[in-house]
Amino acid sequence: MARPKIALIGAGQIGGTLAHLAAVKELGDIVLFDIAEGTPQGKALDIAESGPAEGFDAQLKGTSDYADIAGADVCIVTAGVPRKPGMSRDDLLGINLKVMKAVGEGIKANAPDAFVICITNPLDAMVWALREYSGLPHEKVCGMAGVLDSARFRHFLSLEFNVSMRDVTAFVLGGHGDTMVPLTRYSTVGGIPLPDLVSMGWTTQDKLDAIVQRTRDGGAEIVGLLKTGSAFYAPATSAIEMAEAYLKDQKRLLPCAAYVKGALGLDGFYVGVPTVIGAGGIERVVDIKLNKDEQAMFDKSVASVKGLVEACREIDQGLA
Ligand code: A3D
Repeated sequence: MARPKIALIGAGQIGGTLAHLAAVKELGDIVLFDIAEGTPQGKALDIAESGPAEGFDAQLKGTSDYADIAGADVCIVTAGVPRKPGMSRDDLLGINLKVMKAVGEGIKANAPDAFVICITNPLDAMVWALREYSGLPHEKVCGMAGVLDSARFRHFLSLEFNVSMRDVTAFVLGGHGDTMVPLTRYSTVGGIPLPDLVSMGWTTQDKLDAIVQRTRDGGAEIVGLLKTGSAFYAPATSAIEMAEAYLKDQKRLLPCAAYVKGALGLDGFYVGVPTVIGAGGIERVVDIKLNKDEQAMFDKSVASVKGLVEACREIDQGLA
């Protein structure tokens, strides 16, 4: 059987890391696409040359020609501009919307059967735009944010409790931004929900609140430290987890920016929700039950994403 083809649109910090991870994990042959002359070619060759020492079988190609992504099984989109210190994800809206138009049209013409994972910010609005411009089925276009936000939450919790990150599960829902909703009630250590751990004296409510806030600010914390650019190792690893779930039909239950129609009181909208990813793409959206406070936080987050999508629609009319 031929190897799957993985197209990475954007060969910057995250794109290069995605290519390296996909090669080392032997997920398939990789095409790195970027408009920056020489960058995708240079990164593809550099990673290919690590193959003999690492011992992987994967072909890598760098390109600036959309024809090279033809027939891709997975497209992961990082094309665009990342945040700089002091810049919000929303500041990126206008610049990256134009990029999504070009990328969506490139995917539509060359890889219409792909499972598409968007990482470009502002995430939820860019996923919506990529779906609009590509015209692909909603279940084949999603966004990576919840896996990363949950991973950050899990990391901070494992430090607080001094337990393995593997035994910490966490759920972060809503839009990828300041209004994201880390759900403590559905987050556990070895199956024990976080509120129970507070009652058991493992931590205090104040410390848990601080961890929730640090999770919300997780992206900005890295931007502040790096000063040039934003996080890329953990975002790339998170998207690879989603791509692998699709390629291997793993039926993983992962929080993703997915199209929600019916569940959680939403009527056809992209936002971070629990999903099942398998060979069908986003095979299911889990209609999680929220209490009054959680619902209020989720509604606030949805309202903030709706505002961004509306702004996209207005800018899009100007682009037409
Ligand atoms: P960066 O290293 O700048 O890479 C972006 C690449 O996109 C550059 O190589 C550009 O040349 C390329 N590019 C620009 N326009 C186009 C185009 N029209 N077609 C093809 N390629 C193009 O950024 P990065 O890799 O650090 O981040 C990429 C995106 O991911 C940014 O929008 C970030 O804000 C976003 N991001 C999202 C998360 C989430 O959790 C959702 C986390 C971290 C970063």
